[in-house]
Amino acid sequence: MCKATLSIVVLISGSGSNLQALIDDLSKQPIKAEIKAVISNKADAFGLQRAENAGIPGIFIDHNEFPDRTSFDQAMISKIDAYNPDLVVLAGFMRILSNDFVNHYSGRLINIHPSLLPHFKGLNTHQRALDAKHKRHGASVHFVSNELDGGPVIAQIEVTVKANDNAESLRLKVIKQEHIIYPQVVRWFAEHRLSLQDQVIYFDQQLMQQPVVLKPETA
Ligand code: NHR
Ligand code: GAR
Repeated sequence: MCKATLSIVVLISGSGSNLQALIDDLSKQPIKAEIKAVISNKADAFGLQRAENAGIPGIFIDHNEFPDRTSFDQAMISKIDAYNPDLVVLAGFMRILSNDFVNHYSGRLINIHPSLLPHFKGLNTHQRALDAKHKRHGASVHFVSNELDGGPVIAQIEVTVKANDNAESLRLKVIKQEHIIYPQVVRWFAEHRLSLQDQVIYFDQQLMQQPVVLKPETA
């Protein structure tokens, strides 16, 4: 059976290097997925430029123009749903989303988080990993649930923390791996290998007992 192309909307707030990794991956791999739009809550997000360069519509929605999170989220839902996405990808999107938003996209909303979840949910993950003297750190891709950074984890990738690492050196090491892991997970989605049912992940029709651990690219 020939399945339709997977429609993707990507949400960003900043540089969009993960967005770029997805754009690059989709352009070189013969996979049936297309980024239909990129939405940013920051006007100056470089990711909007990346979208334009790739010929993808870039949309800015200013959260400051809305009285509360709920109305901002509703405006986002209207914009996103105009593209009928099969998958909504958070790529460095920095606004916490309301339960209504999360429930609306249940099973088709994923995030990349710069830590080995369940460690270091929330912000400032690299400094916190250093402060906690962790020897291993990394990134996780998860389905978004109503618990912040607490949804089921699909895949993780690890880096080793060295004695001379600081938050910036760790960030650079981790983000390099993010650019490998996130396109891989999106590919699985496009190949219909991943699904979420009752907050449990199925991978190739099998219940996923633990996240897939991908090997870091050494350089
Ligand atoms: N929303 C829900 N409901 N669940 C998640 O798991 C989410 C989410 C929205 C974003 C990304 C997340 C991360 O990977 C993400 C996951 C922003 C904050 C935050 O505190 C926390 C986690 C994440 C993203 N944001 C502040 C806020 O008040 C604003 C910070 C800023 O603008 O710099 O929204 O880490
Ligand atoms: C990435 O490291 C991503 O994991 C992180 O922000 C960076 C975005 O980089 N996400 C969060 O911290 C979410 N709170 P990018 O804009 O270059 O893709």
